Formats: sequence, structure tokens, C-alpha cells
Amino acid sequence: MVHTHVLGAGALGLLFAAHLRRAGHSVTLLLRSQAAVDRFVRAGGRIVVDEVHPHAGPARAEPVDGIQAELSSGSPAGSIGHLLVVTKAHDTLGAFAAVRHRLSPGATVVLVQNGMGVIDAIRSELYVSPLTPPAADTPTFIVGTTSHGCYRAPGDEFTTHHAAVGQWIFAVHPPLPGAPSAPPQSAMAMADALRGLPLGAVEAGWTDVHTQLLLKLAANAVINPTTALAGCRNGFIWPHPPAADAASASDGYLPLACAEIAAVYERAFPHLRDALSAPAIEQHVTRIIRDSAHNRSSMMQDVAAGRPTEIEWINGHLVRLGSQHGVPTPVNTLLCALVRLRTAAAAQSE
Ligand code: KPL
Repeated sequence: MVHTHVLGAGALGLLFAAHLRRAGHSVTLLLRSQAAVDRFVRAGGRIVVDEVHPHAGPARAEPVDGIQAELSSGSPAGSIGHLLVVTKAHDTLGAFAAVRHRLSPGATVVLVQNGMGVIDAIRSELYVSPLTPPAADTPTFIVGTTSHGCYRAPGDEFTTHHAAVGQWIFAVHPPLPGAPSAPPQSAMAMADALRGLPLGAVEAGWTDVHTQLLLKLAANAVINPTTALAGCRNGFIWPHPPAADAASASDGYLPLACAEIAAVYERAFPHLRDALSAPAIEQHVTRIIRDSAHNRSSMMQDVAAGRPTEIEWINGHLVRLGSQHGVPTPVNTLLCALVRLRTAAAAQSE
């Protein structure tokens, strides 16, 4: 039995939390505020997956930084041995910094975000500069990616709807040079717990997970900004079978975008050349579009709700990678610029 603190109680965070709870593990949700904790308690202290499934057992909840919990209980907020971080990419560094002081020595942190670069940002911002060896309190990271699609209906904060059943692939991230090479007991226990969830878990080697993360990045880079700007569901950008209006509107765009991403990957990750060729990327992106045809992408939902988007961690990451390796990225640069403009214009019109 592992006790997992879940940071990021959005639709996906709740899905993981509910399944951990059902599998007999204990769960504490780290919520934004004491008011959110009070709402969770009033809602029965349970996480619900769809109305049709039986409820998971009760979970605990605390405000994210534990300060309110300390004030109201008079005792220091407990330490965290297993932390599952399912926040948006742009919120992760700040959310992680707020709980970092509670991580126990040898803790394990599981990161599940869209986009790339989150683990590097956490490690270099919070733990190591390029010149210093990793500190003894650096946790073990497990990094994963998932193709499950879920959403929360408005007004139903602690119920998640599991709309698209997918997979969940994860690996223990390779340790930094100078850190112990064998994952500690806490990471093994967490990996066991994750493997046991009925979420199509695949534990793989780091190279395979890295490849999957890069393929997912490509899918998000093509689907998310395009659907956010066009204001459409995923399936509309590459309908299958093609609908005349949409197919001609997006004609040639998908191969162009995939070829640009493949050119960046080829230079940055030559050892993954076969798995990340332009046809392999196009096939993967097309499959995700087909499988999630009825979904509204997360960026489309963020733009529609006037929230910040993950553009800098998705297309922005590809643009930075391209410039580091001397590969031009006009498609991704344009998508970044248009989504930034869209967000800025929405903020101004409020
Ligand atoms: O990950 C997604 C997202 O919306 O962020 C996809 C796979 C594109 C599903 O909508």
C-alpha cells in the first residue's frame, strides 16, 4: 500500500487518484485552497469516476502548501513519500515548489504532463545547477505519458468522466550523474502501484518512454494549437473518412507539420531516427486524431475558457530544440505566435 499525494486535481489527476484509491492505496488530494478542501469534504470526501461506476473509497484533501492545514490542526503538515503531479505543464514548476519542502528523503515524484521540458526545468530550477552534483534530497522521478482522455463537467468538481480509454506508459527517469543508480524502495513501490491500476499501464525502458513522449509531443503540437485556433474538435482537422469542407481546408498541413517535427528530431535524437521518421510521426498523429476525434483538445478548452495554454511547452519546446540544432521551424513558430496572440487578445477584451 502506498500513500500518494496527488498534485493537480483536474480530470486526469482525479482519474489516477480514484483508481489508486480503488486499488486500496491511500490518497491525499493537494487542492488549491482551504475553500476547495471544504468543498471536497462537503461533497462527501470521495472521488467519482463517471456516475455509473462505484465510488472510490474516501480520500483526504489538504491545501497545496499545507500552511492552512498546519494552522487549523496545530500540527505540521505531513511529509510526502509519493507525489503524483498531474498539473498543466505551465503550472508544474510553481506547484512543485510549493510542496517540495514536504518531500521526505528518498521520495518519488511521478510527472504526467503534456509537452516536454518539465523535468529538466524542475531539476535545474530547484535542485541542480550544471556545476553542482545532485543534492541528497533530489527525489527519484518517474515520467509518464498517457492517451486517456477525460473531462470534468462544469459544476461537478470531484467527478471525472473517462471519455477515451487509452494507455499509460511510464519509466523511472535516468538518474543524474553522481546520483545513486538503483531506484530506491519508494520508487519501486510506486511503480508497482501504477502498474496495478486498470489504466492500460505499460512500464518500459527510458528510451521507449522518451520515444512515446516525443510522439505525443508531435501529436499535441499538431492537434492542440490547430483545434484551439480553429475552434473545432480534434477529428475535424483530419476527418476520416474525409469530409469535403474540412479535408480541403487542412490539405497538406498535416504532412508539412509532421515533416518539420521529424527534421528537428532527426538532428536532436539521431539514435531514434527510425521510430521518429516523418511517416512514423504522421501515422501516430493521424491515429491520435482518429482515436480522439470527438474530444475537444486541452488547448482548445483552455483558449475557450481564457486560461493560459501549454503552447510554450509544446510548440515552443520544438522551436527551441530546432534552434539549438540549427533546424528551421516556421510552422511551429507561426503556431506559437498565433496562439500567443489569441490568448493576449482574449485577455484584452475581458
Ligand atoms: O493530449 C491531448 C490533449 O488534448 O491535450 C490529445 C491527445 C490531443 C487529446 O485531445
